[in-house]
Amino acid sequence: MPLAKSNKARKLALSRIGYETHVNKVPANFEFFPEKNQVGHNFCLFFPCSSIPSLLVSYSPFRRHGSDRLGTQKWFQLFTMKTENVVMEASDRIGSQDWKKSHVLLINPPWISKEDNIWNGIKAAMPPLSLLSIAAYLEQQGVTVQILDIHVEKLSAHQVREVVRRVAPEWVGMTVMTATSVASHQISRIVKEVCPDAKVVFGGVHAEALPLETLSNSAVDYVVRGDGEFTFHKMVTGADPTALNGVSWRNGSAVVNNPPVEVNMDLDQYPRPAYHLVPMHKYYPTIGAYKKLPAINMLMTRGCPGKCTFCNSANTALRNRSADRVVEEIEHLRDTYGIREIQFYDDTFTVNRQNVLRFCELMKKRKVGVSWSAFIRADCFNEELARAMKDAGCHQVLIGVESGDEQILRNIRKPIQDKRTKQSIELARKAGIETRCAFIFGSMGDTLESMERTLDYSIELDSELAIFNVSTPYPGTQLFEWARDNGYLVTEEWSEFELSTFLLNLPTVSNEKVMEFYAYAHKKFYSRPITMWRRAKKMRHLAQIRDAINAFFYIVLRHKVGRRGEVRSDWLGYKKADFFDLSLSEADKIPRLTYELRQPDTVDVKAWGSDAFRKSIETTSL
Ligand code: B12
Ligand code: SF4
Repeated sequence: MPLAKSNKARKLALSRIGYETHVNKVPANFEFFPEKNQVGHNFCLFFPCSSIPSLLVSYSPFRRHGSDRLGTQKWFQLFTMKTENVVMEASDRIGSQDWKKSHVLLINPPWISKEDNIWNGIKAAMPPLSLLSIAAYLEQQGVTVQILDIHVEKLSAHQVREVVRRVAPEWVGMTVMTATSVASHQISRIVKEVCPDAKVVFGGVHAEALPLETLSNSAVDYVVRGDGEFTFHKMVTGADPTALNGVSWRNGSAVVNNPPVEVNMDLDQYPRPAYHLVPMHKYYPTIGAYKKLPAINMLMTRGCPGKCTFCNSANTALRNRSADRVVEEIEHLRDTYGIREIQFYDDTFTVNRQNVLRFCELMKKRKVGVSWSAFIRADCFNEELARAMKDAGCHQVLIGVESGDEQILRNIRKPIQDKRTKQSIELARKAGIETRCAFIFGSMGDTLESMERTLDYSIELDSELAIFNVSTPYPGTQLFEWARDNGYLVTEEWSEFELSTFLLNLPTVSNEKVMEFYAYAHKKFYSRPITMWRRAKKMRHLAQIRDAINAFFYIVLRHKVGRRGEVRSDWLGYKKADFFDLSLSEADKIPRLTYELRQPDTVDVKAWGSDAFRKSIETTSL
């Protein structure tokens, strides 16, 4: 790395390649190396001369998360380490990895929230499990693959260009959600600029709901619909993509949607997600959701038999991984990366009661000693589960309550009775599990009065934490279709779809009122002394105190402290029109809803899940 003249310039040079410096002075003759230890810490040492490994250690206990704290043994190792073994040129690294040539590059695009997004500035990033699962399968089959997580590495467009140049992939795969779709299109252009022969493939909920639009960007070659493991593997190992099920592609000016791929009901066929391909030390869980650090996300199921109109997972094929495999994976994460907490991101973790009970039994029997949290449905929970989950280390459940108004709950097709919700919260509390409840403002039919009822209900339920969202019509959901068909959709500019902007013009309540109420609800719920007291009691780490202070400023006072990294601005300001350069038509139309896309004909929906849940589906009026 060429030496910069001033101290400020040297610090800036380091920050550009992704390193924070926590020393006032970076010596002019420094040598630099990033060191990854077994638990995945990443910190820098600056040596004033090459032979004495001492003096300046760039390390701050406040820096990233609890895992940054080092044990005595590690400090000892650091001070006795021989520099020549570890010193390397800083410029060889972009983000946390050494990039080398490989056949496939999988990219997680950045999710850049806008300045006025209530969550802007509050850190949270978890590994992209979709890409990790695809990468693991590719590696198992002998394909070389690397993962570039632009979001967590906070990379600039320039750095992404450099990574793509070094990796020189033949295939690039990107996972696309609505909130990241514009950035994904920008990245596809970068890929084609650097490696014109590389094939670019998009997958994920957004791309599969809109293959025609996605392929209107000439830099995207294929869209994979449904699970990507098998389809993408066949693609990158020489099969003709135009002959594969689940693929959408361009044939002249027409988009051809091949028939859907068969849904793989046996998730155990997929290997353990390739956590080793991402910078594990950089991930950080959502505020309020963790008890211990480091924490990481996992899945035990895919799909959900619920029918909620706002949700892409509604009525998608429910599939399970075996409890044994999941527990083994947790032990692996604990032993390899020092993981102390798991956040299950399953749509409805408790939907298969037997598997959850088996999982809890194993966690207890094998004394895994890792805490965890999960999303549940209130009508999918009982005393037996609550007790077993607590005994197995569960400390929090997130319940999607959505509204305090019965009619609204019917409108959004989640008609869970008030007494059932209260009962589940009570059961969790009795067992010693914290509850976090989620609510939506601006749902179909919402009025100011019904939103007030929802806010009052959130307080009445007395859960420890509440999450308030504005109803967002994501493509592939019934809500999107309803809003578009009725002219309620404010925009189809996807960069606006970041959850804290209300994008509907409802006849029942104005857009501005919903936004005002959204901010007011956070203030009202979180400035109550009881909520503050409960949070304060749970504080165990400096990281939690820092998060709470940030949240208070950002969410309650809506005051911005700190600043966003400058490099992030590279990804802002683009619109769909900047990338969609082709005018196409659809040769074969596919269904518009995610559940129609991901629903195998052969599976009997009523045979899924626990008795309680089955009952609730049967009584749900669609
Ligand atoms: C985990 C999760 C998160 C995590 C993301 C962490 C992470 N990096 O994974 C967090 C909490 C940060 C998050 C945030 C948000 N999320 Co989210 N999230 C999920 C959740 C629950 C699971 C995703 C997952 O891991 N699935 C498991 C994998 C294995 O399945 P998969 O993603 O479908 O991937 C398979 C296929 O789609 C395909 N595939 C996917 N990508 C690719 C790429 C290629 C190249 C190929 C070939 C195939 C392929 O193959 C994969 C493997 O089989 C989903 C719901 C769901 N069930 O999917 C919502 C979901 C994806 N999230 C959603 C939303 C709305 C959000 C937020 C906007 C909400 C918010 N809080 O602001 C943000 C946006 C974040 C962003 N980056 O855009 C919506 C997306 C709607 C949409 N149209 O975009 C979903 C679908 C929830 C829902 N049910 O409606 N989310
Ligand atoms: S229960 Fe949850 S995951 Fe399932 S459809 Fe409803 S909101 Fe989506």
